[in-house]
Amino acid sequence: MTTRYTLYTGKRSGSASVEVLMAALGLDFDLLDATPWSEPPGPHFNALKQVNPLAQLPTLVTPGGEILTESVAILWTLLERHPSAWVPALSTRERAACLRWMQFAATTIYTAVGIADYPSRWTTATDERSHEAIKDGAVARMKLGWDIVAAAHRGAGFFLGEHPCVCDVYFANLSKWWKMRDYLRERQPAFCDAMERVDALPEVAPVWARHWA
Ligand SMILES: N[C@@H](CCC(=O)N[C@@H](CS)C(=O)NCC(=O)O)C(=O)O
Repeated sequence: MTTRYTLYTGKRSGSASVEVLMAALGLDFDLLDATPWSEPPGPHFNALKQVNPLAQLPTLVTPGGEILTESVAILWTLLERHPSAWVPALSTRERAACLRWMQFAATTIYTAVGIADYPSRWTTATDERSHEAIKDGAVARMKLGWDIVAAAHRGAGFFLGEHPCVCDVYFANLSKWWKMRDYLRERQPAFCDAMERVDALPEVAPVWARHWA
């Protein structure tokens, strides 16, 4: 049995935060480019389709051969299996807040990103105007989502206090899309400052450079 994780990834995707965490936890892993949206798709896209019915990133294969999908479930499972200070201690209010807001970001914001990226999936209308209207609605929903997350932040150095944890990395990854950093800079400057602190962390900066340089 291999001791390595295998992550299906693609530049500028939600796999970036998984890469950060796996490296920060000192795990051995291989990265397979399975970018769904490039033309042609990444070389491992067909393999991704075999293991994830939606063929989405991130998708992780554990050393034991389990397939993990859903960004929050992947990050949380890694943290359970490899204890670290990247998640607050068991049974604390901070841990509950960490999971609550990551889950909120996944369902409200990440979902809206998927709708804005692929509006034709969410309607039977085929005209451009209908698709644009869906995209605009999804972007508005993203903004609402970020306003709600930022309101829960309370202005500390990082989301839950002065120590960065997994939710910071997750939010920093998701807020890169759809120009949400510009929105946050204007509307939620303290939260945006926290995101920039995350970008600059030694565990994060090299991964972001690979994805967004
Ligand atoms: N619910 C999933 C959403 C994953 C997702 O939408 N991933 C994007 C990349 S960031 C993707 O693979 N998009 C391609 C597609 O949906 O076809 C999660 O939280 O991991």
